[in-house]
Amino acid sequence: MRMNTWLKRLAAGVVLPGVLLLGACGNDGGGTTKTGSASTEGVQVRTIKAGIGNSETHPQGQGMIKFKELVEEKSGGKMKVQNFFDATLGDDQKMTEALQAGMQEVTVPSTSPLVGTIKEFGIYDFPFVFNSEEEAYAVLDGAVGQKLLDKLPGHDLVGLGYWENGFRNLTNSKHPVETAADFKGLKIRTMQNEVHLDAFSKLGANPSPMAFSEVFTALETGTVDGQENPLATIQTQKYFEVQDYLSITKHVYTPFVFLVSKKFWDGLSEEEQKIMSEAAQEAGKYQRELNQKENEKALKTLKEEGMKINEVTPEEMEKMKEIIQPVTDEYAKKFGADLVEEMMAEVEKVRGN
Ligand code: TK8
Repeated sequence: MRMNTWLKRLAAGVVLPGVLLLGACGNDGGGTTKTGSASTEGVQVRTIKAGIGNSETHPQGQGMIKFKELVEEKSGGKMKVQNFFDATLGDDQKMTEALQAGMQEVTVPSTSPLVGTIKEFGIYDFPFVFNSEEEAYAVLDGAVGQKLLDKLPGHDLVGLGYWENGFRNLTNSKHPVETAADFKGLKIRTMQNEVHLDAFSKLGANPSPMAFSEVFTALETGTVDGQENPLATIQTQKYFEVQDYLSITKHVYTPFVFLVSKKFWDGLSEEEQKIMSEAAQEAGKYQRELNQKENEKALKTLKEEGMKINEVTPEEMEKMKEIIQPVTDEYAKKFGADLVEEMMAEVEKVRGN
């Protein structure tokens, strides 16, 4: 299937101009790279199909465009990235399965729906663990983050690092959520993740797990009253059109994880793997910075769009955290107390304790 499309594109001359194609096949020993500074001798002509759930205008979409530019530049135009946005290739779980089957090369899902495959990723879903992006980066880019990435190859996936979805905030169509009691009875869409599900239940809400691309319609038709996502997503998905209230709950930080199909990865040369890995990391750095900026801007835009926005006091956040604590404790045991301790120690280090 993939090969077919690839051949068709090649025949149509879409993938590469003839000159480069000859360069890739020929072995005249000189001038194999037309563009890019490094030699690309160990690089073949390849098409990388990459899909994400968010739109092209979302910082994640912009990160994918950066990834595409970098791969094409570093490979002298031999490796092409085809980006698919807005879950056109499927939602996070479906795309991850397509990678495992070798039908798609790249996806960058939230870590949360991955818990069905590797339960330990659930440690990132504990509410109110991180107070800032920097605390999250210390964990993700450190030993704990690497330990989780190391589990991926056992599931036909390769992880090239973490990008940023970010701190999640609650929107709903009923009322402002200022206190823990305000969650009572709210029907809230959550990601497909048991920690999120149990945490919202504990707060008295009525959560239902749902894939990302179904959320807008569910909000519009009133199947659910609310949802929670970072501000850039609330803006780019236009949830403000169907939600009146935005409460800055910052209840949990969600990472994106950059995934490659292991079947595809194992067929790459060392040089090609290096290109992919460097591009994913450089684009990730760009994506995180952009994400922080865009989240700030989104708050202003959402206000202009007429959303009624409220802050939540640190005291109320603390109360919410206390209510949820039994859920966190229960799952910490399931995911591994040592791992959770290591994560918390890393956070404390950033806090200077
Ligand atoms: C996009 C999702 C999204 C996530 C969600 O594929 O499902 O609410 O926050 O960003 O990963």
